[in-house]
Amino acid sequence: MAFSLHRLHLFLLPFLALIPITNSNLTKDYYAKTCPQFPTTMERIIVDKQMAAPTTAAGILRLFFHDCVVGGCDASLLIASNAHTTAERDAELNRSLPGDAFDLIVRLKTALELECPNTVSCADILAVAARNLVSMVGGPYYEVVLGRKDSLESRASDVPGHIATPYMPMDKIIAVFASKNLTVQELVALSGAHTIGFAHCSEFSHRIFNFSSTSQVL
Ligand code: HEM
Ligand SMILES: *[C@@H]1O[C@H](CO)[C@@H](O)[C@H](O)[C@H]1NC(C)=O
Ligand SMILES: *[C@@H]1O[C@H](CO)[C@@H](O)[C@H](O)[C@H]1NC(C)=O
Ligand SMILES: *[C@@H]1O[C@H](CO)[C@@H](O)[C@H](O)[C@H]1NC(C)=O
Ligand SMILES: CC(=O)N[C@H]1CO[C@H](CO)[C@@H](O)[C@@H]1O
Repeated sequence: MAFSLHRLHLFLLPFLALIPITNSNLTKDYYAKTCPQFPTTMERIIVDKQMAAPTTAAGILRLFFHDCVVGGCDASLLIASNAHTTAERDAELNRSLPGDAFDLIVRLKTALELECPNTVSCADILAVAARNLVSMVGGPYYEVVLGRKDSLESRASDVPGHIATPYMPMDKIIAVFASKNLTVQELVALSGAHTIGFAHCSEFSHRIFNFSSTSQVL
């Protein structure tokens, strides 16, 4: 795992295109009056978590991406499944989404509910956490406008088709990104996110030359 992120600015710019700033009511100072401690509470808990679990940054970045490409950056990925509905986070595709990232969001939401009940959305928490962590591990710092609303629903069946898999041919991956109005250049830039983080052996071991099924995997 490499934490050198000097190319990160290449992929964050297209990523912001997923947020239609011009047509929305998002603002820089959305919580200035209702929750002035929002930035400091975020920073304190994020620093603690990243120090204790250094894989958190990559986990949050991936979580943010997977949330945004399925119905927008609305925290629908954080909703748990219930007896009636299997939620996005339990889609087969998403099984390997990192536990430390979910844990950080729970910690942030819990702290902010105590300080400013019913005020800060999970969608904003995820957007700001991704920005703070990217910056913390050596990437750029960029402005995040606020005021996202959380989704009230989340369905595993909404996930397929929105997220590229390692098994997809290139033209299919390009088509998935094109459906989000992201160009090939933006797809390449966004893939730079893999500068940090882990992949499980099961995702790629079968493609290693002369791979033997009796080798140790997982
Ligand atoms: C282009 C299509 C993409 C494919 C096929 C893809 C696929 C994958 C796969 C298979 C993993 C390993 C998951 C695991 O084994 O746990 C992974 C990890 C990751 N992906 Fe992607 N990804 C894509 C695009 C993106 C984008 C656009 C971002 C963010 C901007 C992103 C961020 C990450 C991060 C940060 C990790 C590491 C997560 C961790 O360490 O916990 N990926 N990706
Ligand atoms: C912005 O806020 C106004 C007033 O609350 C509302 O009518 C409008 O639909 C909002 N626009 C968007 C894009 O959410
Ligand atoms: C992509 O762009 C087209 C044309 O501007 C627009 O109608 C469509 O809603 C956009 N799709 C997404 C996912 O933003
Ligand atoms: C492939 O693996 C087999 C068994 O592990 C080994 O005997 C063989 O030499 C390998 N071939 C190459 C080209 O590495
Ligand atoms: C680790 C894991 O669960 N991978 C699965 C991700 O989704 C694809 C497509 O549904 C499966 O083929 C993988 O086995």
